[in-house]
Amino acid sequence: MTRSFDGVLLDNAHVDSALVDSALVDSALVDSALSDSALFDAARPVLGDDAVDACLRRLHAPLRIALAGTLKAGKSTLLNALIGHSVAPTDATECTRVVTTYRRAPAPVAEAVHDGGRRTPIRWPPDGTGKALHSLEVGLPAPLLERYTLVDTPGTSSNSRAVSARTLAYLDPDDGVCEADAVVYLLRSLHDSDLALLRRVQAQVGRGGPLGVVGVLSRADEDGPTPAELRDDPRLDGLPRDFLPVSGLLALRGRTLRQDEFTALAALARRPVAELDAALVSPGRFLAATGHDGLLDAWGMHGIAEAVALVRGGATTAPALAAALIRRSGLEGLTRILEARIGERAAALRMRAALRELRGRLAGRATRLVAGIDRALADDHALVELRTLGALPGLTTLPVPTRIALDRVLGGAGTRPTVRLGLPAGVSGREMHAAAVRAAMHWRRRLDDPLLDPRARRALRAAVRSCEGVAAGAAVRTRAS
Ligand SMILES: Nc1nc2c(ncn2[C@@H]2O[C@H](COP(=O)(O)OP(=O)(O)O)[C@@H](O)[C@H]2O)c(=O)[nH]1
Ligand SMILES: [Mg+2]
Repeated sequence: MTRSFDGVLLDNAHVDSALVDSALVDSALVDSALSDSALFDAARPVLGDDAVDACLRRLHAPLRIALAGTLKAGKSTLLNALIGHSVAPTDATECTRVVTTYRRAPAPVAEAVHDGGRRTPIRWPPDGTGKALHSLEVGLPAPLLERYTLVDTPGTSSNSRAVSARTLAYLDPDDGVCEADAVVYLLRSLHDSDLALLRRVQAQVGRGGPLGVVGVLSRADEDGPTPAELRDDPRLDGLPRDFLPVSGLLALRGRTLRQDEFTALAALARRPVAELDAALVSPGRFLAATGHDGLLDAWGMHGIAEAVALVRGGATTAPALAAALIRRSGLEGLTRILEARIGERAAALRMRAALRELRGRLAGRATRLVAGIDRALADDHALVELRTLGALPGLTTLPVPTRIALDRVLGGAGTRPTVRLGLPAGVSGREMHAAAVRAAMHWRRRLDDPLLDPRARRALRAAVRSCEGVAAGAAVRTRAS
């Protein structure tokens, strides 16, 4: 089917979009599922090689994860913890008030992007940002940035309309969809401002923007709601309700722990328990009793108390304390979820990003080709799974246990067949096949319910297809062995 593209279109460098359109009117062409590479090839005569090659570069670019939440939710601290350096300014300085993108670079660089797109190199962190600043871009040689580009949003704030507007312009733009592949939403406690922002982010997921929201119950070392309370909170109906407790502060302190900090904390841990408890009642008392103002600034009262408890509990060397802090922080759970949701589907997500960019460039010029792109995006089962996972919170007509089971089988906890089917590692191909066939039958039977609403039906169909995929893979392996 792609023959016509090759023969008719690709040889003609000056073909205009009308010709591309008319060639694609051939319904057989449009109806056939074009391979992804054929779509890019077909766009070359319309857009030119440079534009198409720019889209194809997306296939090698890291995926984009945006951090969202209200001001002071702990986004920049968590970003620093993920990167392993204190690079993003925390607290309300001017530069936490614009969207900042952190991407990989061989050496540290920083640029200001001005309204209108002009870029100027800047010192990092900048002391002032100027009025017409659109965003900031930072390049760093951090390993995590090889896999993910991180976007720090300032958050919404009742105190600053401009800050909220810049955040929303990125997360929920008026004139399009958010470019992030996934959003990590940080929540300290459930306020109306969180509900409003979460609704807008979740609406973006439904509109073909980010493929899902990963919930984080942030600053988890402080007092706040528990994950179970959030899961049962009726205000979160239709919104993501799984929030993983993470203390970005403990994670960051663990990842950047210095020997002198450890020495100071270990000395505190040797003090009598009652004496230190009395000092940790307030910052003033702590300073009066210890004089450790640097420690207090970086760690906060909670952080110091946690670290001292870990030293007393046996973390008696700097590496042991660093590891214990990271374990306690919940950071590893978050990176596992990101890996399961995004990392394991990186190829499909990159293809989506490339096709979406191609689609954007073609908009209004080659409608048939755009239709082909839409079809390719709609048909890729890895993307169907991610879209369905992202939409699960909104499928309130399905009972919660069904949604939990769907999450698993669609690969929400990881794409390995054993994880999807809840089987022990190392089962035989034959057992795997039998379990997958049973699971496919289970979900197909659920489709018999005549009262299912269309979105729930689509989710169940996706589950059937996922199980069939596992069964087919297991059959191939069984035959091969
Ligand atoms: N106790 C505690 N404080 C935190 C944590 N994360 C951030 N903070 C503090 O909360 C304040 C706001 O953090 P920041 O990361 O700038 O929030 P952002 O506005 O969402 O980027 C800062 O004073 C941080 O030190 C955490 O996990 N635990
Ligand atoms: Mg911030």
